[in-house]
Parts: sequence; structure tokens; C-alpha cells
Amino acid sequence: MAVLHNIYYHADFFNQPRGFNSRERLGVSFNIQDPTQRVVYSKTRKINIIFNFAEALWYLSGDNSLDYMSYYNQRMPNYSVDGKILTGTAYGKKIFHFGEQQLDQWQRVKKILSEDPDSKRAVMQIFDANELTIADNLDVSCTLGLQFFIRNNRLNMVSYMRANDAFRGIVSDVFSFTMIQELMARDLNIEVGEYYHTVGTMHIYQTDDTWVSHVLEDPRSLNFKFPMMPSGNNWDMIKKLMKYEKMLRKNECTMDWQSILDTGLSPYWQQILALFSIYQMIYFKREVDYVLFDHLIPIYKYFLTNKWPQKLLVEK
Ligand code: 5HM
Repeated sequence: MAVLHNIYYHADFFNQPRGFNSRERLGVSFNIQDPTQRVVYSKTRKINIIFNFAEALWYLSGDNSLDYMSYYNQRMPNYSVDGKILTGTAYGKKIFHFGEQQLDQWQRVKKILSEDPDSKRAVMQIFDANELTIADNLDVSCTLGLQFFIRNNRLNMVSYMRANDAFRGIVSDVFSFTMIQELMARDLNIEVGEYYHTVGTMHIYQTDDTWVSHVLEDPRSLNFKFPMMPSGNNWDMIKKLMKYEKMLRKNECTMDWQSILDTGLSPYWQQILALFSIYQMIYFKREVDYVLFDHLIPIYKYFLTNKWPQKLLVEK
């Protein structure tokens, strides 16, 4: 919210990159002391917590398919040239299968930090120079890379972006990047440190101006604690969650609370699966299973009722 305020009221430039009117500041950075607390609580800037988890999971899957993301966001096909894959935005593909050699940068970073905890080489490169050689590329990575630092025995992370939308993109980018940071910290068995966000151009599109001014006037009163990922290696849980997420998305199964308990996922990951199951009901326009909804932790109930009041604020 502070960044949004800063760009909206103190922009240095008003311009039209690719024809879109916007206001911007250059060389913007901020840090978040506790990156496990990665969400914005605003009645007017409603976050879609299900999209946020889905996008983070999509990155962790290393996948670049459009059908995954367009299930969670109908605007996604606008960014795909061939209607099948996403190129720039598919950060997971870059992290886990970079370039022709299909480099697994996740394992590389872990290895570098295990061998030299003070290293300043633990970088995951995301932007690829080839992206700019494609004429009229609809989807050029906005993120250049992520860098990890173990300092005082905690895992800090810096993200580098060429461009970030201070109203829209920032919300999901901070969410996914700090999830990546938290998961890497769990992998390395150390505490999460600080998160640093650094951006070439931070901007707001003129078409969002009215909405942005409402959001900035809106007092924030709520303050939940965002749940923390369990300690230890979470990859078995994540792989299992991905399997069920895919079945729900393809409409190959439905899941009530008991079937979610039966998966053997730990409570943190069960909650996320419950969110995906509720999203399936919303997407396929089925009645919401309120027994399942009731098992969600209060923070997730809050996000869902704020985002989909017509669906979720009905008499039971
Ligand atoms: O013209 P350009 O390629 O920079 O347009 C992409 C727009 O999406 C920019 O406003 C950029 O800031 C925003 N964006 C973002 O904020 C895009 C992505 C996808 O890589 C992202 N965050 N993750």
C-alpha cells in the first residue's frame, strides 16, 4: 500500500509505453521484514488467494501450459502467442528447466548455498535475452531474476524486476516470490530472513486510477496472521497437492472435507487443497460445500467472502 501511494501521488513520469498511459517511478525498491506475511488486507483491492496459490504452485511445477493458468484467470490467453503456452510469465519453466540445457536452477542454488553459505552467486536467472528478439512478443518476462543470501543463518531473497505494475502485478509477484523464498528456506532447513523487491519501472496504468484512489482512501483495519509453511522438506506434499489440483482443474474428481483429510496431506497443504476444491465449485458454477468452507482457517474464509460475496455470504 505504501508503494501504491508513492507511485500514485509522487510519480516522476507520465508516459505511454506500448501505447498504455501510465505514471511511473524508476529504480524503486522496498523490503518486507517478515515475508511469510505476504498479503494485502483491503476490502477494495480484493486479492484472489486461490489464484495466488495456484500461480505459486504453477511456478513450482516448472510448467508453462496456458490451460493451467487460464483456469484461474480468464485474461491469461491474452498473453499467449500460440494459445498453448506462456513464455515470459512461465517463471517455473525458467527456474527448473532454463534454456536449451534445461538447467535446474533450484538445485543449483541449493548446492551453491550448501557449499558456501556466504555466497553471492546463488542466482536464478529468469529473463532471457532471446525474449526480446521475438517481434511483438506479448509476454516478455518482467522478472529478471531472484537471488538468495544466507546471512545471520537466515535466508534472505532479492527479486529483480525490469517492470512491475504497482496495483496489479505486485500483489501476485510478492506472493509467489516470497513463497519461493519460504520453500527454499525450508529446503535448506534455516529460518526465513528478509525479502527485498527491486524494480526498474514501477508504474500504475491510467485505466486503474479511479480504483487505485478508492483503495488508497480505504482504511485497513484487519490483520490476520498468514499461515507458515511446515518445517522440513515440503516437496512430497507439494507433488501430492499438484496431483489433486490437476484432477480438480480437469474436473476428474470432486473433494469434500473427508476426502481432503484422507489424502494424508499436512494441515497447511490440506487448507490449500480445500481452496482449490472450493474454486472448482465456483468455476463450474456448482453449489458451494459449506461443510468444507467451514473447515477453512479464518484468514482464508475472509479472503473468499471478500472476493466472492455473492457465492459465499448466503444463509446456510
Ligand atoms: O510492456 P510490458 O512487457 O512491460 O508489459 C507487461 C506489464 O505487466 C507491465 O506493466 C508489468 O509491470 C506487468 N507485469 C507485472 O507487474 C507482468 C508480469 C509478467 O511477467 C509480472 N508482473 N509478473
